Amino acid sequence: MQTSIIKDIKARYILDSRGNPTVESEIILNNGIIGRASVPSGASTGDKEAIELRDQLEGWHGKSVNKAIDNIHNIIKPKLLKMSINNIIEIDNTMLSLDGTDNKSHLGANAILSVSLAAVEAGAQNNKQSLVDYIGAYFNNTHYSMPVPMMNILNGGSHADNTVDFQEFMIMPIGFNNYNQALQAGTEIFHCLKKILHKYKLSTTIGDEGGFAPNLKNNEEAIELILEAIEKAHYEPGKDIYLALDVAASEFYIEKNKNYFLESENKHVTPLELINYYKSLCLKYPIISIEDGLDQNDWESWKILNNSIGKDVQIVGDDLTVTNKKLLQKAIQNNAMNAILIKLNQIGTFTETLQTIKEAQNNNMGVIISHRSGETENTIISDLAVATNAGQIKTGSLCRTDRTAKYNQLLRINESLPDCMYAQKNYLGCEKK
Ligand code: 2PG
Ligand code: MG
Repeated sequence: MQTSIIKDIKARYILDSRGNPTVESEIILNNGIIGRASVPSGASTGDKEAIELRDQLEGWHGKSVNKAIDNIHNIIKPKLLKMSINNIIEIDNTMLSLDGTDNKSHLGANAILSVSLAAVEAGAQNNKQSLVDYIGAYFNNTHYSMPVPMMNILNGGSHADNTVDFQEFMIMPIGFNNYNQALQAGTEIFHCLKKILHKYKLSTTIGDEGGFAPNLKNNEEAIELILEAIEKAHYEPGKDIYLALDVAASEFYIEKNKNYFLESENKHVTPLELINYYKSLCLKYPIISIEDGLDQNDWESWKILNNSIGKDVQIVGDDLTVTNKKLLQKAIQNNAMNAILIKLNQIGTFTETLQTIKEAQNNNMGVIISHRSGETENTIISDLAVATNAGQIKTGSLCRTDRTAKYNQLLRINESLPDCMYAQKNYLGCEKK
């Protein structure tokens, strides 16, 4: 068989779900196959994430990505032309050496990742494989599972214009036998939550990830409303459905005072007080997962949190570890968390993302494949979650096409893999499941 080689690369801007430009790339092979991929963008970004190149000019409110696109056409493309599509690792390594920085600030993680993922798409088509099988082969894995979704049905923090401090209040439909039932339950609860918000004359406008964003008295009120919605939909909290929080605490950490400001409660709290607050919430409510409960540089407090409730609750690093294998290793050495959030654009290549997932799994960590708050119609995270047997996926609420596209792709995957088990509790990072 003739080797398929890269004949052309095209990049352009498209709009993301927040209406900002982002990069889309196409890799065209000599046999006519086209692999296309676009990249997402975060709002509450970790300070050690790979750099997303934005032009910072007057147009597009500084957010245009022309430099990243030029880098693809003028720097990346000439080096990748004529390369075989059969080795994504080599393609990624070539871009890494062209970039030459630790944080991809030269070419831009948005430029590099869009080409990396377009190569994955082209490679799968070229091999006549599904994306799941193609990624699974790179990951050396044939044991797939359907991931439990973390469904973000109530938004706060920097994803919404409301008074709620915590960024994401999520439901996890764990107690079901298959993905389709879990998706149905989550969606029914989402619709019930809307009715309940109406009943209390609270706003049903939505935040960046499609969850409702009402003004509330405090964070606990958000949890109470969600519990009411679960019951209204005839599901049982703590059996069928668990709760997960993404606090995104770096967003309200006051560095000079070494404390946290809970605006909705007009209260400054020390790290220990915040940890005790989480403990009391976990005692009172069926919370199974807390992401970024503390600031991304507050390592000492992370250790305390993980030591105190990590047996029962998944303690998830997002801004803390930014999908970076070295930071993950630091977290493992420090016993600072028991699960990692994985976002492709935090690290910027497909290959490095797989390496971080592998490292986490080798160390018995929970793995959650995640979207960004600014998304596109690209659905590769769904394939990635199944192919790597991650067991968990975080992809927003149950409305808006940028979010539902990922759930819908999982429906298709589930249909094509009828024997694929639903992950349930088996892949959580906490010990006591
Ligand atoms: C997060 C993400 C996704 P953002 O904090 O986990 O929900 O938000 O993409 O804004 O960083
Ligand atoms: Mg997060």
